[in-house]
Amino acid sequence: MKTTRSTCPYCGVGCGVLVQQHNDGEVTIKGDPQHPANLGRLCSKGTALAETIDHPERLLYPEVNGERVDWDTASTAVADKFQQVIADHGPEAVAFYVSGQLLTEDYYVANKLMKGYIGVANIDTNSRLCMASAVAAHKRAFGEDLVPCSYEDLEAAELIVLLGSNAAWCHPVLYQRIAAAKEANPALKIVLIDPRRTQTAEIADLHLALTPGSDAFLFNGLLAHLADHGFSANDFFEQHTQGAEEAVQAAREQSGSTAIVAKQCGLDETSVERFFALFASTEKVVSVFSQGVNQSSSGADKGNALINCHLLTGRIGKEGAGPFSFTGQPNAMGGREVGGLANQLAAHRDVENPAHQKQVQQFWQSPTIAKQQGLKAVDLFEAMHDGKIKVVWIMATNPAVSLPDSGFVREALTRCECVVVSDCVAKNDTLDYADIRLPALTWGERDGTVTNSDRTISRQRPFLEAPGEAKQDWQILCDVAKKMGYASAFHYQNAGEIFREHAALSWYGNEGKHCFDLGALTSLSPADYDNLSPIQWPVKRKSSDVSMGWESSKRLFSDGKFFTKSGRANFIPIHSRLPVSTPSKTYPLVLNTGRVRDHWHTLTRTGFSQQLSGHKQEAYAEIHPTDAQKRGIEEGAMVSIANQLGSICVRAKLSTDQRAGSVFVPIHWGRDFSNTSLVSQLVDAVTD
Ligand SMILES: Nc1nc2c(c(=O)[nH]1)N[C@H]1C(S)=C(S)[C@@H](COP(=O)(O)OP(=O)(O)OC[C@H]3O[C@@H](n4cnc5c(=O)[nH]c(N)nc54)[C@H](O)[C@@H]3O)O[C@H]1N2
Ligand SMILES: Nc1nc2c(c(=O)[nH]1)N[C@H]1C(S)=C(S)[C@@H](COP(=O)(O)OP(=O)(O)OC[C@H]3O[C@@H](n4cnc5c(=O)[nH]c(N)nc54)[C@H](O)[C@@H]3O)O[C@H]1N2
Ligand code: SF4
Ligand SMILES: [Mo]
Repeated sequence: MKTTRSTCPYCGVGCGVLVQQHNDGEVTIKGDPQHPANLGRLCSKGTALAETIDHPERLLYPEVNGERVDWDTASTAVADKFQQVIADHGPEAVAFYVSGQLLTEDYYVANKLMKGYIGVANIDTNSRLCMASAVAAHKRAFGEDLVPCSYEDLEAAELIVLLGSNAAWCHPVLYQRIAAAKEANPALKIVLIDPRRTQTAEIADLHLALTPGSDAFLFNGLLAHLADHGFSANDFFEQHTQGAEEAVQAAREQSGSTAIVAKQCGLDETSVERFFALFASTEKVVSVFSQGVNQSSSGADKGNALINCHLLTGRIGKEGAGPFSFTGQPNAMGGREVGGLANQLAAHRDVENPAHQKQVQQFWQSPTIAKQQGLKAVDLFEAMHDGKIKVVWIMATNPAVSLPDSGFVREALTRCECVVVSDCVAKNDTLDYADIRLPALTWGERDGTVTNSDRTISRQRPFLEAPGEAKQDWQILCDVAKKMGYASAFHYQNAGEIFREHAALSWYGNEGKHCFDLGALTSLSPADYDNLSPIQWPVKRKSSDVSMGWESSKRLFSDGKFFTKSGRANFIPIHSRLPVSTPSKTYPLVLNTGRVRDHWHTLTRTGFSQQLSGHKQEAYAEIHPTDAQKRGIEEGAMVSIANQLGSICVRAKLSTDQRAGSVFVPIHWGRDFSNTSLVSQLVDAVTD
């Protein structure tokens, strides 16, 4: 039997797995007891991994215009098209749309090619739909995109606030860790803030089913309450923060009493008082936030409204305390490290900062460097629809299902002169629009690293043969880069070499200015890289001599030092706003979308597992019985759900867990799996 240590390819918890290959070819997968994220645990999706490794519909060979070709022809076709468009229309007419499911090494290469060699920042990622507002909130408050907590803080906390998070289904191993901590310490209180009653509510002492979109009112109210009732940590915020007064003033003006807050949030006053009292009286508070606040036209403000409360009480940088953004995808965090968003450069440097541009260009020795923000996901597809983007290369994401207003997105893909898609599967909704299809390796075959929600870098290691002619994404990118004339900068032999370069860039000219620092990992030998144990960044060199060892940080800001110009954290005054679209006479219900326990995104992996598909077999709409009754809808009926953008038809599921006035539809079923259930057709492409 052969055992390989790797990391689960699904969510941002980043659980370690032990893959056992038995002599008869059978593969079993268990949780890695030594991995700090899961300590041996796995959820249903991780447990069923072995069932999904023999994918029946793999993309095995490159194809150009529907014809199988060899790699040389395919990469030449991509390079030629990019070069022709750049020559005819300038580099602004090309784009990459990438994914938090790429490994850090793949992501690094994609970003380097676009920003250093093509010379524009037209690379954005599906993490835009997911983490971008948390990134913005972190940068505004801390000066850098930094998640201060560790998973251990969940166990050390005395109060955990879960804001817009269905951790029971979406971060199940963290939910298990929280549930176990509560069992061991009944004093640990849990507050869930979500318009729906989800399975996560089962461990909650208090569930606030607030009006959708009203979270910033609640946290502004909390900030005012804390300030006005003597719960400010004066020493901390006087020494280590700035802007408290303006933020508290803004909060007081808008949400100055529990009665006002209760009204703004559609809650009863007693619940609001209970929440405020719990928060005020507990020192060790961790506030988890996820898509219920990130995916919003004021998502960054919601993040900052929550962070403000931690800054005022000094509950940050301490054991069991801090704001904690749970990342969605396995490598959402790694993508942010390499600068995979159109408004980042690389290694936490800023794209519009001339000193950072110079530094990164010098390090890369590249002919050019992006100097302005590129097109962000929604704008990118809009520009494509307008004919401004002529060629796009999509990697490891399925935007025809996952972007909002998918009808428009599909039109944009149809209009685009050339759509290149790298994917491991032969069929998904986006591949239907591809002119060039490039077969990628996937989990079990690819080699590299991912970073999870608490900044832990873990290895994904291959244990399977590459099927057909599939290659790893960085290799595909390097082949194209070489044909575009950049051979010397893209001649990597293996993933470890790319990782060392990524680490070296984070250290280059850093001098403590950026928290993101992998300086001690710049000299990993190939064997060290192969054997790398999970390690949390920053991983700083103890001295300029790397052989002197390293120090890693479990918790950030313990020294009260932030990464803003002044070294102080910023309070952000929040003027809370409700969502741009609110219920109307014609469209009286609020649509809420999210995930189910056993499926992953657009079903390209979990949809092939019989076991996982058993939990929820088809798309559905969860409707409150009162709303159903008004419309004569019975349990199990097929219902049409429509708005100005389109309509879908799914099965009705009546439940009092749903807030009256809201309808919940899962995101997983695209056209490839169900012709009438594509919910992102109905989602307005409103951005923050
Ligand atoms: N099983 C499974 N797990 C996954 C994934 C998957 O596809 N399947 N995907 C992963 C990814 S990429 C991500 S980003 C994460 C997402 O993890 P979560 O954010 O936990 O996932 P969602 O199901 O989108 O749940 C968001 C919750 O926010 C609530 N919500 C909606 N509107 C509001 C609001 O206005 N205020 C508040 N407070 N709450 C609101 C919704 O009712 C919902 O319960 O999950 C990751 N884990
Ligand atoms: N309405 C609504 N829409 C949403 C959301 C929501 O809550 N509501 N959530 C948003 C969020 S947070 C996210 S993260 C997105 C997710 O949405 P997507 O990223 O579009 O969904 P996936 O199904 O994960 O797509 C990943 C693709 O990568 C392929 N793949 C897997 N491994 C590899 C590999 O190694 N290399 C390559 N090249 N390809 C590979 C898979 O086969 C699959 O086709 O959806 C977003 N869309
Ligand atoms: S919690 Fe996330 S990373 Fe862990 S096994 Fe489940 S899906 Fe995989
Ligand atoms: Mo996500």
